[in-house]
Amino acid sequence: MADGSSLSALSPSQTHAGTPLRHDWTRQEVETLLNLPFPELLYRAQTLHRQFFDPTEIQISTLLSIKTGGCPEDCAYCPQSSRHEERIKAEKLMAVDGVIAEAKRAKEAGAARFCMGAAWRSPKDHDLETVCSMIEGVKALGLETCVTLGMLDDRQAHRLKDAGLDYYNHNIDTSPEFYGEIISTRTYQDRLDTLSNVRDAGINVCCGGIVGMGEGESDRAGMIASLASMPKHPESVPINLLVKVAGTPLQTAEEVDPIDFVRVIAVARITMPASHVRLAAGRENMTDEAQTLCFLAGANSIFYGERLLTTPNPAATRDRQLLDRLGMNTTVSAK
Ligand code: SAM
Ligand code: DTB
Ligand code: SF4
Repeated sequence: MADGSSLSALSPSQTHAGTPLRHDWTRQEVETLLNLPFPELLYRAQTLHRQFFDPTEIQISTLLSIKTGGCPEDCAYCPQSSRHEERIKAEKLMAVDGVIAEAKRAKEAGAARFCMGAAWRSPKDHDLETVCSMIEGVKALGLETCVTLGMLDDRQAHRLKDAGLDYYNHNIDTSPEFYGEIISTRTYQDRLDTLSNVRDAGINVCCGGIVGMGEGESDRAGMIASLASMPKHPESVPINLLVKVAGTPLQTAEEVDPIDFVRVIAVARITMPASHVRLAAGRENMTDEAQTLCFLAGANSIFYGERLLTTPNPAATRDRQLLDRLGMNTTVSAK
């Protein structure tokens, strides 16, 4: 890897001198940012990125689906829902040993964080205990831990915190107004309740959404305004480009103009300058040049390794080659 500069990241709870974090972003303000002339938008995003982070550094997380398919929820984008036509075969929760073995491989490949995903509406108590053992084992390898298990109540969030969990991923996915077009089995408020249980338990929040589900520009603005108006910004903000999976209701969703996707990344960076903004799902179908623009717009995290949960992600060698071409480094730990 090329050598980066020695600028270091501020922790997301800090503010940079003269640049306080705002928590009162309106949808209108966000929409105005989304429509800035592209050079102006990128200049603003880069200026803030450099105040809070080393722009040559990328944090890398590796995903593992620890419980695949058979999910009772009806999220229109998701191949793991049991309500769609061509659904993925439902599997049981993985055994702890198998998960630790995968985490070791991810660490050897250079990941800083290991994210475990389960296709549940919410975890059952005995399954949560197994996940806690996984968290303890993965942490013992020196990796940061993240899990995404669906809705959590307050007690479950505290149990995960006691097991040492670093991050919980739970996405708002889209704007409050468009949400009902995508999911009917749980509400936007359910999602916010889980997020506040996670936050109150003292776990770092990973929360973002998806672009490309047929939403309008005002929904993209509404999604970012919701994230950026949280009392504390999520420490990680994954911005996913919809992976159109055959058999899901969104398989024929309209393509997103890559420049518009970059705009969403830039506005996430501007409104949540101390957060890690992750260029999440969808990289497999993106050109190196589009990904590069995302990094220039302030994305400073990726999922790394050849699979997301059930769909392909670029091979690690392709990512290393791209980061090398750009003279960029990977951060060992985002904390
Ligand atoms: N069941 C849990 C939940 O929904 O919170 C955890 C797993 S779920 C797969 C995690 C997130 O992955 C979703 O909230 C969504 O944002 C993202 N996701 C799922 N399918 C996707 C797809 N086809 N394209 C892009 N992002 C997707
Ligand atoms: C997130 O925002 N994206 C990841 C992670 N959080 C769990 C999941 C992407 C899933 C893409 C579809 C799949 O591979 O099944
Ligand atoms: Fe289930 Fe999560 Fe997929 Fe929704 S996104 S169907 S909750 S696995």
